[in-house]
Amino acid sequence: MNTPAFPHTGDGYQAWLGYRRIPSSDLREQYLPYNRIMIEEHAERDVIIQAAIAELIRGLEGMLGQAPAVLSSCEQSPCVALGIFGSSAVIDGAIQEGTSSKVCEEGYVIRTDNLTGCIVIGAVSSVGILYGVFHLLRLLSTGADVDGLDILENPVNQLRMVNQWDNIDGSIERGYAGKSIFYADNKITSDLERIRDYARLLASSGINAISMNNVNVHKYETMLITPEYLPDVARVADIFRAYGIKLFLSVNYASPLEIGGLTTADPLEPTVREWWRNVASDVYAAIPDFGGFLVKADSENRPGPFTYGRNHAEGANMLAEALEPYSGIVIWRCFVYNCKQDWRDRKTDRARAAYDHFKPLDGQFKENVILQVKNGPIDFQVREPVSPLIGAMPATNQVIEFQITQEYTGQQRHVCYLVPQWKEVLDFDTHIKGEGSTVKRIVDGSLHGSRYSGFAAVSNIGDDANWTGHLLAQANLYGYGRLAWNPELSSEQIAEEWIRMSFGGESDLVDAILRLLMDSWGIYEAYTAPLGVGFMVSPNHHYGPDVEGYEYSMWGTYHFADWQGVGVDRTQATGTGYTTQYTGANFDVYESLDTCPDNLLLFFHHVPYTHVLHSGKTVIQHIYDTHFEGAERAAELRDRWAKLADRMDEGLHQQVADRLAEQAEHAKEWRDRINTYFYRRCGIADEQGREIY
Ligand code: GCV
Repeated sequence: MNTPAFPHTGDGYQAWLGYRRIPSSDLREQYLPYNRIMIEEHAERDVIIQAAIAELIRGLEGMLGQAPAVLSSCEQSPCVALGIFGSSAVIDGAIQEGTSSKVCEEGYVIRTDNLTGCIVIGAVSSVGILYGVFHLLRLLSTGADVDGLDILENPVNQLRMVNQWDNIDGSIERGYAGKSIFYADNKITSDLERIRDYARLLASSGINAISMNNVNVHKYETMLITPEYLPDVARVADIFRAYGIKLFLSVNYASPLEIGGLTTADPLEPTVREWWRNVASDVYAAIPDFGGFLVKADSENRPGPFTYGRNHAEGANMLAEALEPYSGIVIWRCFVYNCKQDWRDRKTDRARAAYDHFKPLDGQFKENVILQVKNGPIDFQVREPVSPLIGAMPATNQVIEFQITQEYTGQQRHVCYLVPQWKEVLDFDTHIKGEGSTVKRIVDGSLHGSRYSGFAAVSNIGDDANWTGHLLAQANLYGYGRLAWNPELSSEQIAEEWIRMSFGGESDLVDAILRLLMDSWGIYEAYTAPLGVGFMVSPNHHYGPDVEGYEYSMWGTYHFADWQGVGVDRTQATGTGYTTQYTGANFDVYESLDTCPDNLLLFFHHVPYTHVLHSGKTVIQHIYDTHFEGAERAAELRDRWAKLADRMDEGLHQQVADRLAEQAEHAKEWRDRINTYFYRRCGIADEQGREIY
């Protein structure tokens, strides 16, 4: 078996799979005897097992400096033995009776066999073995003790998906790390090695599904479902298949019109239904295990069933029917709103849209439809409440959608470790079935007994050498996968794994990077978006401050700032009534000024600048203070990182240092633009007399 070389040392390309050499130490002595792999010959033919063995060879060789032998029997122990339960005596002999029945399709057992001294990785399927191999490599590359291992892991969430927003011209919508690794010159790339390395990164963190084109499906991406493109799509699917990742495509709802020669895309029209059935047949002929379609419809100028007076259940079910014979699924996004709506009546509210459109349709979707709901009601802002649609449709499958790519959180020029934000969302108690109805129990399918459930997120990678532009943004990609696998993992634990694998395990270095990551979201929020206000960004590209700039602000600002006050009144009593979409205690908490948490105050209420927060500060003083402090703390991040020079590869250190320097400067611009805007609006001076123009 081939052991790949290790290119790109120092540029971040290897990310958390760099398998850095373990220097002479007790740990190395403990690991060295395991530099032998045992796999029964018949299993070696499976492509996923081949990928698992290749990874294990790569990892062991990288960390121990010697290529491991691959054996078909365990005569020489200890070793690392891989196998499927029931087909390998070594594996079956090492696990306790009854254990295998607790392991699900993608789960695995890792156990040190006291008799033979081997570490066995056993699973029900080859993908379980792959995940077990990545787990073992994680243990070794984070410096864990591997004596007496006894691990049983099953993923908590069924669907663990990334969405690429890549366009066939090679650009990436909201991409901040270069061009697409999937497309160039209106074709699917022939450089499949980079895609393979991406598949390795994804699988190592637990991802099992990918949609490979933008949800905004333009003219040429519409063709991906045609025989002209399908052979190339199938080649990409082959790569992901070897890593247990199912391939999906985003489709254009108007495809029957755009490429099918029909005069309508009406979902109830028989010719349209037949057209999609034929498409499904072509797609599955090329890719028999194809995952299904991802759809953005009737949103931001995309076509959809509304054009034909049909609702979204009718729209989605038509596609679901076409995919059903092949066990394919439709993932239908709930990001449906009218971006040009006039909200000057102060009753119309974009935040209401997803719930208002979809809640009445509960129970009307076919079983192979999943609704994909953004984590917040609006659009991936620095801080938003949890979308009230999550869990509100007990008879409908749902997945949550996060945004790993940092559209509104610094565009991978600023550091913003997002796992703590996602954890807050997942831990939120919706009260939908009484206390304990947390988002994580909805998206893992247990609260409503959903047939399909899980996580989706917009990826943050491109063809930059380090994948994510900002090296520290790799932690978000890694963290997303780990959290989708197990939402109980803490933000710190995930960050620490990533740091140890990426930078090595010296504890003061690990601590310093960990603190930096853990501080980053709070700092970003401080100098950008106070008290739940969103969208104070430049139009279209959304980078940098522009308090009234957001492109859909044609009817006024998104936060109603005037000379007296700021914030959106979303209460039932006097506002848009959005609060009524929450259940029980959550409605009460958000409806009342007395109980609404400070960090969401301006999302739910319009208040005078002199309103006193729970913190004891006025709103305006809070805005001034957080912006001054945020900018100072951004500069501290830069200085804290500078102290880590000489503690890591120079190239890695420098690229982060450059980004943090830019962030520190840009944070000052944010501070000044926001403070000046609000000062000029209200005329209230800073209590501390700091300079605001
Ligand atoms: C893919 C936001 C982004 C758009 C994105 C959209 C979506 O509005 O700015 O670029 O489009 O979300 O999630 O569909």
